[in-house]
Amino acid sequence: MTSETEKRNKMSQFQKDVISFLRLQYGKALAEADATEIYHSVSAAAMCQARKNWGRLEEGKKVCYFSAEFLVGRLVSGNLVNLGLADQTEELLRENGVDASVLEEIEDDALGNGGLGRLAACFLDSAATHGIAMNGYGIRYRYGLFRQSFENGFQKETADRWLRFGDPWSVRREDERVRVDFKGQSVWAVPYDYPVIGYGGRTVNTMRLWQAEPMEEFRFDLFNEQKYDKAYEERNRAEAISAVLYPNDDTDAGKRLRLKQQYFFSSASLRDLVKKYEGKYGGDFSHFSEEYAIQLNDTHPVVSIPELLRIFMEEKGMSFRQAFPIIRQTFAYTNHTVMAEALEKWSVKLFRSVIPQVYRYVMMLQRSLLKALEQKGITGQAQAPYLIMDGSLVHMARMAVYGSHAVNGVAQIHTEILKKSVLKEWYQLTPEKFQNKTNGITQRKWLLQCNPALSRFITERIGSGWITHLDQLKKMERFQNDPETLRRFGEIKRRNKQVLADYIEKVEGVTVSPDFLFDVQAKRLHEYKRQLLNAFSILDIYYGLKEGRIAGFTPTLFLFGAKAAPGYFRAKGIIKYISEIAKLIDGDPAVRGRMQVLFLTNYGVSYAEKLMPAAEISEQISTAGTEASGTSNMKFMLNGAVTLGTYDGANIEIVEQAGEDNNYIFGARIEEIEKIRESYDPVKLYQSNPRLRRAVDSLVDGTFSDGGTGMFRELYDALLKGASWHQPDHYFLLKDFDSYQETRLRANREYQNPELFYRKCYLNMANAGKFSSDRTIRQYYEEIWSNR
Ligand code: 26Q
Repeated sequence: MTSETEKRNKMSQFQKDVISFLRLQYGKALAEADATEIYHSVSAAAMCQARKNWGRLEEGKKVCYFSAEFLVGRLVSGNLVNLGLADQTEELLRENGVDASVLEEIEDDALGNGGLGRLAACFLDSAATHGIAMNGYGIRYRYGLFRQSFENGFQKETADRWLRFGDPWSVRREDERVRVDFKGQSVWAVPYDYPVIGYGGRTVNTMRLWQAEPMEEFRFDLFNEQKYDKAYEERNRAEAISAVLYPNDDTDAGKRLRLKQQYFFSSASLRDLVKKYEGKYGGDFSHFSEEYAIQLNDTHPVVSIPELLRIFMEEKGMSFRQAFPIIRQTFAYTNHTVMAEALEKWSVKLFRSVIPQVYRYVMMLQRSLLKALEQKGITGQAQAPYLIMDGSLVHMARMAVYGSHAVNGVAQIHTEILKKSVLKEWYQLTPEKFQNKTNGITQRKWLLQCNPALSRFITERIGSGWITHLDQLKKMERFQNDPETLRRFGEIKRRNKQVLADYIEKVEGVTVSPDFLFDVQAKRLHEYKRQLLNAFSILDIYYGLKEGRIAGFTPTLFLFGAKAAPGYFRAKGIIKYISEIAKLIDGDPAVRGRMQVLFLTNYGVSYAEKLMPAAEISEQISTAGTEASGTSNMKFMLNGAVTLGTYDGANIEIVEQAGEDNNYIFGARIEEIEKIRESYDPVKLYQSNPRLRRAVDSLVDGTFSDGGTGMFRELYDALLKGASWHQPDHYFLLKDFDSYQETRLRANREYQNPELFYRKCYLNMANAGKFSSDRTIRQYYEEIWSNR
């Protein structure tokens, strides 16, 4: 036998497939192939493996996760790990002189804004891993969230062309396309199916993303009449529906295209389910809710409720009394926000002009609601907070609660806020619907994949059970006093910092030192998340170091990662402001070697995978009562960072698990915020606190320049005079400034005792078990979807 044949005989089927695909498709051997070719071959060969178990779970109840966003990140790395092919791939590439990291150069993150989209992706992973039949339904946007760059410290947006290298992980199912009708327009919804591969590859579920296409490919009649533009028009109008993900992570009130997107994927997905159901049961829909559970990821797919009612009544001949109980038993609604402006409302006029056929059923729901209210003795003005339609607006959250059998918040405090304020009246009406499901993250992506060194370290000590049962991390507590364990743990963190530093050098062209303390705030840019408070604090530290007021300061690298919605002027101002602070500090030899500030470019899932393993302080500093849950807080914790945070969202539960002593909690709690809200006077605080005043004044006193945009003045006014729609310092930055600063400096001091500090980091990791999305999914399954 020649050595070539010998080599081939030793290869796995997967490895052989990679080689064959390369030869067939590109006529190349591995060593000659470029990154794109390797990426396609590896993906295609892995798809062959995934197919074996794809869609196996056809019996029993199917959960349908309806979501406008699935922020899956790069598919290739996760899929290879879950199929157990990561090592084989690396081996194959290595033997042919190729670095396995070439695979990472190809894909982009798809398709979501932030937490809500990423949560959907974590849920898909957890369900598939634990053999739960859950499929995702959403939109195959041609462009995902914009790509961010900076020009002179200002954010610039360009299109995210995530499909430019092709899409080897999807299968187009032309045969399963369905028609979606709008007033004056009908389009095809064509499904693209992506395998969702559970860890171990035994269960492979589906993420089905719909793409909008014209009913008629091309109008030759118009073309022949030389109406060239018209010939393309229908196509453009259809494709516009799935063209781009809206870059706002709150609302975009009144945008016709957004409503079209919502109806497009809701209607297509329901058609799909109804068709499959009929194939199995025929025209008797009484078992529908035994066959399907539909989870509504926020209000974005809530138009599904009247749409299913319409299908049942208009097309399947059911009465309201037959249809509605089935619908209610099918749907459940998750709320992700307490911000009033983020509770979706559509103007009746817009709604009727886009989907008049559905509007009739909204009215029917409203009539049914009114009857129910009356029966409970709720009449007249008392009905106001319940109205699905109040004159000119359709309230999607109200329709969601009315049409669902379960409603949940995403962390304990958040669910309490829903019950006590946002949906208070609904809670009084139907308390039995309300539940909490504290968010989680998948440890397969957020530890196993992104932090191989720490994963090995854990597995060496407690075995690999944690990969599917994260509670087992608790066993790591046993070693908390073992100096060797802590030393190794610290070493791993240190090495991960070096890896991040190298990456930053490569992509940002900036040198950072792994000797610094790594302090990270990474999340969407929002006033309530208070990146501006972080910035004020950094500036105050800078002055403190210069004046000698702060002694014994641990050199710190302050990292920010955040995208601002393109139309969110103040958020963009905060980005510019932080980059001005970074410039000031960079240019000042007096503080060089003691602090550095860097705004990372184009933060997203892939960047997060590099950031989490290296972070030591996790900034979770939202105003108490504003962050529904947060999930980056969990990712940092799992990778061994301490939380510097407020009593908000899931921070509260993090501290409950890991101990307050092992984290740094500061600031006003929700009770206090509520108490002082009416009488809050930020101007007084500003006037009586010279350090705070100096930081705030830097917005307008010439310390920095906003390039004549007026951005900094607007930020200043929002703090001291109030903005168009809210009172001054709506998010209590000034209130929490002192307490933040004090706590932050304490953390910084304690870092000088590495045994003490790393022990805290270690204990956070060991107590992160609760925050696995495996636990979350199990709770959804048992308490919402199984309908007991
Ligand atoms: C709505 C209408 C029109 C256009 C856009 C939107 C829109 C898009 C995205 C509204 C909201 C979002 C995303 C919200 C989000 O990510 N919320 C976060 O959800 C996480 C998962 O539950 C929580 O952890 C975070 O606290 C919450 O902010």
